[in-house]
Amino acid sequence: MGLGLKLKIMVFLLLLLSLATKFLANGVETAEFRSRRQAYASRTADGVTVLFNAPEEDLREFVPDKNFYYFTGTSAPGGILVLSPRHSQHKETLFIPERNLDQEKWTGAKQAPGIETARLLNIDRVLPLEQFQTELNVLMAGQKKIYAVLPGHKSTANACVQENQIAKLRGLFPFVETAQAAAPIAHLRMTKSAAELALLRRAIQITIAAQEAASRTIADGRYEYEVEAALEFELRRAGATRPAFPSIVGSGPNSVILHYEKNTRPMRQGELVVVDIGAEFAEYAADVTRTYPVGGTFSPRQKEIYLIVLAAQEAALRAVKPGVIIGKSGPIHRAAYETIDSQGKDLNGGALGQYFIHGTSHHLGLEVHDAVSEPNRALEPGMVITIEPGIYIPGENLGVRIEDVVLVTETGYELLTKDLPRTPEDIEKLMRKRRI
Ligand SMILES: [Mn+2]
Repeated sequence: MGLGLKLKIMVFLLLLLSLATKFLANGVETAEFRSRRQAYASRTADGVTVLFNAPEEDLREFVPDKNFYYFTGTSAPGGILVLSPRHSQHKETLFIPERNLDQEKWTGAKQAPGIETARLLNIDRVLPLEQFQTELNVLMAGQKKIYAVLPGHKSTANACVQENQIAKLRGLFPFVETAQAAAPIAHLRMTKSAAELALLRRAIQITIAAQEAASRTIADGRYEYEVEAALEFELRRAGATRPAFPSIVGSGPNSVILHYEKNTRPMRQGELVVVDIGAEFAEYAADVTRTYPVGGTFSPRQKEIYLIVLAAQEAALRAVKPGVIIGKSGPIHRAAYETIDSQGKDLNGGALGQYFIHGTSHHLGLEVHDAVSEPNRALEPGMVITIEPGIYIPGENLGVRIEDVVLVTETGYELLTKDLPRTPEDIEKLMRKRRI
C-alpha cells in the first residue's frame, strides 16, 4: 500500500470519526452547544464565568442544572463549566469528577475527564474536578470579574448547593467582583434553535397524548389520582423523562385552586376538572391545560364560562407577534383580561375579571416557567410561550383554564398544540371515546 493511499484511508477514518461524534443522543449537534458558549462569552468577555451543575444525590432522581446543560449538552453530576474568553489558550474548560468504579456499581458508568470526552462534547478541555481550584487560579490571572448564577435569580436545581459554591468562590477571590450570569444566559435561552424546537414539539406531542389519556379516564366516582396515573403512564410510555411539574388534576372545588396537586378527591358528575400537565422530553418541558366536564357534557353555565375563556384565549392569540410584551401591561394579557371582564357575570352580577388571577403567558423551554433575561423583553421570532387564560369562581366551584403553546413567528404565531381539541364541542366529542 502506497503512502498516499494510507493517508487517504486515515483521512477517511478521521472524517468518519468526526461524523460519528457530531451529534448528542437527543439529536442536537455538539457544534450548537459550542456556538451557544461562544455567543454567551461574547456578551460577558469582561470576566470569567463559572457554572455549577447539581451533584448526584442518593436515591433521588438526578436533574441537571439547566443553564449548565444548555452550554454543555451533558448532565455530568457535580460538573463545573468555566468560560474564560480572554485567556490566550484555554477559553472553555469543563471539570468533571474522575470515574469511581465502586460508585458506578450503584449509579452506572460516567464520562471520564480527558480528551475523549472533550471530543465527544466538542468542548476545548475536560479536566478532573480536583484541578478546578488550581486551574481557576490560572484562568483568573489578571481578571477582575466572575460571572455565576447568583442567588436572587430563579435557578433550576439545588439553590442551596449553588449558594455554597458561590460563597466558596467569593472566599477564593475576595477582591474580584461577582456578576449575575443568569440574565445573559437567559437572553440566549429565550429564543429557541431549530433543534430545541424539535425537542419542544416532541414534548408537546407527548403531552397531547397524555391529555387524551386523561380525557378517557375522567368519570363520575373516579379519583383524581386515577386520572393522574393514566396520564403519567402515557407520558412515560411515550418517552418522556418525567412530568415537567407535578400533574394538576383538580375537580369541582379543586378546579379553582391554581396549583392543586394532591389529586386525592373523587370526581362527581356535573363538575369540571382542570388537567394542567407537561411532559419533559430530553430536558425540554411542555405545559398544556384542558378543562373537562366529568360527565362528558358541559352544563349551560359551564359552557358559558368555558366559551368566555376560549374567547379570551383567541383574543390573546391574535395579539401574539414580535415586538409585544407578555407582561400584565402588554397587549396579550390585556386582550385576555378585557375579554373576560367584559363578558358574563358572577352570581352577584359582578364582572368576571376579578376571577382571572394569574398572568396569561410565560416562556417555555428547558424549564416550565423558562428563564427570562428581563421582565419586559419584547417577543421575537423563535420564542415559545404559553397562552393560558382562566376563570376561577370559588362560590360556584367552577374553574376553567385553557392553556396552549405557541411559537412566535415573523408575522404572528404557530399554535404548537393544534392537535388537541379546544372547543367545548370537540372536548365533548373527545370524551365520547371513553370506555366507562
Ligand atoms: Mn403554564
